[in-house]
Amino acid sequence: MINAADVIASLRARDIENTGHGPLYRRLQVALKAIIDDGVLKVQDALPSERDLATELNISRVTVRNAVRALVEDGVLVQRHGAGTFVAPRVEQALSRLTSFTEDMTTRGLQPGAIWLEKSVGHASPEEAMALNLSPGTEVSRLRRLRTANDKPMALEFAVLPRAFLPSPEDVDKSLYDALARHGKKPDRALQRLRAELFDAETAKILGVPEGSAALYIERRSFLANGTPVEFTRSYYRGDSYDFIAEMQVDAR
Ligand code: 16G
Repeated sequence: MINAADVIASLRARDIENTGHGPLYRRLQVALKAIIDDGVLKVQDALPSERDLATELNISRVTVRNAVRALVEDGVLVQRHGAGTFVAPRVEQALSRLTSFTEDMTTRGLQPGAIWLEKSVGHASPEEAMALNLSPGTEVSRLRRLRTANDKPMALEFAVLPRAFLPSPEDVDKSLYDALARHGKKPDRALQRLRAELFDAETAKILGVPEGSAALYIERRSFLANGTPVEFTRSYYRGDSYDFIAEMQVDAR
């Protein structure tokens, strides 16, 4: 259980009135985000009330409200009617199960969504041909989507598939894996490579996060049961929203 006094003390220590630039509510927003990143406020912790924050920090309630609203819009905080404001839960994804974004969000009670940024067909680039084990120039379908959960941006995904398995990006409505299943081409196995990156200006803008914030870059190559590559997807996930969980066992020997 978080002690409201610790939160107030951490915010006071950041001296938002004399530190940083821009409107005061923005500086409070940055300070609140920082104390969440530092672990003073953890997932599911409640924020002190708007009135307490305003009184203790000697700022107006409007300033507090605007900062909180901006963090709710960023998906950092959630407001529960009648209960208060809390640090938003992170999405946990097991690295051992092959699931789609739609399945991941639905099982967590979140509404999956996608904003289309590109639907096209073309010829495989050398990198795509290599990843999908195609001859250079083979026709591919390309889908670039901003993935959302309850309208909050979560990840930017760029999927490339042989046209032999996905003849047209128009075949995909909400879920790529559902479309592949309809063609009898649902992936059976996947290899995933993850690395830490920082968001560049353009990707940060699309995901609604500050430039230079933490990103998880993920490449997934998925395969049919017979081993044929079916998908090559490059994604940027918000580092502030995702935990990837891997279960490990000691060698049985
Ligand atoms: C996940 C996969 C992505 C796949 C998508 C299909 C990761 C890192 N990536 O986001 O490779 O294309 O699911 O989701 O997990 P959909 O069926 O909802 O379109």
